[in-house]
Amino acid sequence: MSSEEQWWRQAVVYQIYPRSFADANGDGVGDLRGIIGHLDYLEALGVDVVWLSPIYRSPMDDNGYDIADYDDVDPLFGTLADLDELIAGLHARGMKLIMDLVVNHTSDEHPWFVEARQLGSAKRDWYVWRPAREGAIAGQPGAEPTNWGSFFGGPAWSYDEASGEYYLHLFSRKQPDLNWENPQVREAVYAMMRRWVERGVDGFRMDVINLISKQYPLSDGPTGPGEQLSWSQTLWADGPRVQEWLTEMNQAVGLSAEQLFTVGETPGVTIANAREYTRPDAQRLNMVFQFEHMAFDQDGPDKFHLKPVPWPALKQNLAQWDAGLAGQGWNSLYWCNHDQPRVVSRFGDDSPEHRVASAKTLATVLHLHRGTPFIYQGEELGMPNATFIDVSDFRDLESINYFHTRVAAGDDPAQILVGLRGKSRDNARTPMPWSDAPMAGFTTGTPWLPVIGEFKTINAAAQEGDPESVLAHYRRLIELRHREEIVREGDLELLLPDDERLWVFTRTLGAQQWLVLANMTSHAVGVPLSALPSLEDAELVLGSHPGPPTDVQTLRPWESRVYRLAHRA
Ligand code: TEU
Repeated sequence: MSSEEQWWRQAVVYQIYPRSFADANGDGVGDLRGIIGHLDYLEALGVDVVWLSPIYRSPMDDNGYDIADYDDVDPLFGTLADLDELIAGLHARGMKLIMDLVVNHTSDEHPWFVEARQLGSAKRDWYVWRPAREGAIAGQPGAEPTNWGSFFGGPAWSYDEASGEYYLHLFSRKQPDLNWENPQVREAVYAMMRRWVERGVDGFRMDVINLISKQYPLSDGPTGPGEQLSWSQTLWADGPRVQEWLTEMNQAVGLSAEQLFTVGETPGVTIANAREYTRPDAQRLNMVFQFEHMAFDQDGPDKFHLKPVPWPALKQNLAQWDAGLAGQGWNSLYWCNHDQPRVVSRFGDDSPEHRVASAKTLATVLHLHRGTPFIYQGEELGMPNATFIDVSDFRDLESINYFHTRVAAGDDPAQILVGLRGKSRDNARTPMPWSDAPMAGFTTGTPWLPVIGEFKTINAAAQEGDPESVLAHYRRLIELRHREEIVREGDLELLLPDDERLWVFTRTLGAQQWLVLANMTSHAVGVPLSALPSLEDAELVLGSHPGPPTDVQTLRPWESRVYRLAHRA
């Protein structure tokens, strides 16, 4: 395929969580007109694509990832006319828009499910229904058809009194799974996608798309009743027909034919499966989101049990993904999204002394990898996690359910809150801080989730015009990717793989070679230059700290440097 056909290999994507980006009508919730009011900001950042988290009609049980009408904008966010204006505004500035495609499940308030609840209805088989487990009493605990647990706590099955059967929901009970085995479901999804493409949308981020194919017959998993299956054992990810259906979707919607942007969110995906999803000749997806690098700071199977991130394991994982997809597929690159805590708090050091440097260095090591980088709103400002005191401070159903489930299991509430403060998805959902005005310039009303306490100093206006800001650094990284083919396509080699403080790698393209040096700690670290390619006559292309290095052999806390080498190793 030509480079024009694979334009997404040169792109940088910016994710907008509309509820928290900018509020134009003062109701405390972000909206489409708020985004339209900030198009110049996005253009100045230099991003090529905007990924818009769901704006469809929804009961908002999961903040829009529970869709009740795929073809309309929820009034909370505005109107279809607003969306048309946003699409036109992005296109006029040379940017593209991809929508969030959430089709593993719908809302239980979607007309399809309302109809499907009727036994014998034409849409009954659009969802996954099963009778109570053999020998059990329907509606009683333990009568669920399989022992699967929901991501949001409790069983993955809910009993529907009216029809006397259970329906499957891998997420909340208000998010019933669609039955993709039914060709009518697939055709309805593809037709809906076509309508968005004809409206000017340039592609899709596909929510948990590797969950649409389950292993049939549905059976108990290897863990106890109600427990969350680990991905490696799951019976509902990367199932037998997922590749077939993605090929069918691509052809039916014209995804490759029209060079649309597609990224699959594929929890638990392996490198081997990612190759199947993204190899160009397969014409399925351009890339996927992998999750392995998001689990190294997890202490055991519970995502809210934390431990310090082991840099050797994490940097080796990114190098393995690069090698595993090189020449066979393509990767996304991300630290942050609306489900993950803020990377500067999670993997960096968000203290006043080190926040800026660690945010810039985390960005540098990620953006100097091969793949399509995704920037989540606020990440480019070095936004830290929020401050949550009590469970009442949270809004995310996953966090709230987790707290009450663990308290009921006898855990110490104070300890549960420690994990939630570190990993709750609400950390990513605090409003964008635009200025030091009241409510950070996000709204003239009361924000649905409080703005971060540091907004007076951490906000976009404060960083505009500051060449040493995190914002300026992200702009330089994006510009570097656009300008330098070695950043986009160069081969990667990880050096000092077992070093627990330094992240060092080269990028090589023909006779060119770049060296990335990064200190991933809050202390100065010596660099074993003798073990690295020569820096003689090397050019410092990008540094995290002002001015030339004071001591080439030492990296200051959270200091990173990108060199263009004069002599290839
Ligand atoms: O997330 C699916 C997923 O990967 C889950 O593991 C998710 O990370 C969640 O936090 C459980 O820990 C997608 C969306 O990104 C998420 O916002 C939705 O809640 C979910 O699917 C259901 O649509």
